[in-house]
Amino acid sequence: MPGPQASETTEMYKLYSMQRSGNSYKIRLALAFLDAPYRAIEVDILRGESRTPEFLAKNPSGQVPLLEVAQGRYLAESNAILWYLAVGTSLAPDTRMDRAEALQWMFFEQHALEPNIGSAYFWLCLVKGGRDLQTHALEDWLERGYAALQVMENHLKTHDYFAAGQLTIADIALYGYTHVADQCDFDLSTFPSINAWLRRVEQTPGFITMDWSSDSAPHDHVDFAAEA
Ligand SMILES: N[C@@H](CCC(=O)N[C@@H](CS)C(=O)NCC(=O)O)C(=O)O
Repeated sequence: MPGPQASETTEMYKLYSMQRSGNSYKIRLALAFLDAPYRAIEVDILRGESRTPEFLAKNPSGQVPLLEVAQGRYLAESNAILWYLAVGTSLAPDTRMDRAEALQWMFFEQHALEPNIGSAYFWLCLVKGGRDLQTHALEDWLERGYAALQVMENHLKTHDYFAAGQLTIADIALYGYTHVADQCDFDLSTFPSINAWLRRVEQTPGFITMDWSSDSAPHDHVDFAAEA
């Protein structure tokens, strides 16, 4: 049974995203695991395409990802989108405590990981000359990013996944920027449990890389749909 389709209508989801945005990738990865069809619209934030009046009318924050879940109904914030997509599938835990623990890690991702590794990735990997512009900020991002990675490493020493003992949207949220950390000055070699978890996520049927686009070959997928 396939994952969720765009609700309320028979239309496909429309996803406004940027290929090299980790926050956007989280959504593409969840959609791939769920084998949910969607139409991707590339928004180049470096050219200000998320700050045009047309885009701001859809998302006043001027950011991707943005999911049009039904005609004229837009949802922003990657982790809110992940919840929307995952409800009713095994990517969203179904017990009260497991759900809360998934949320705990998704909040952690947004306040401890993404602002540091995400910023380092943006300025070092996407913006030409970004390293020179952000020399001082980079020190802070590295310090705080390493602290976040250590928290993750400690958890993963005794757990295969972040919540519910299985792959959930908490893992997808955290994978988004952790997997590019080594591209922006973070040395992941001293985090063996994180490395093992990264490989575990990558070996999950349906996994796609950040570079994957719908032009690529179709992929196998695991059935994450809700059990009846
Ligand atoms: N908290 C937001 C952050 C989204 C975000 O920072 N998006 C970046 C790309 S990764 C963006 O669109 N930046 C363009 C801008 O702020 O102008 C989320 O998780 O979706």
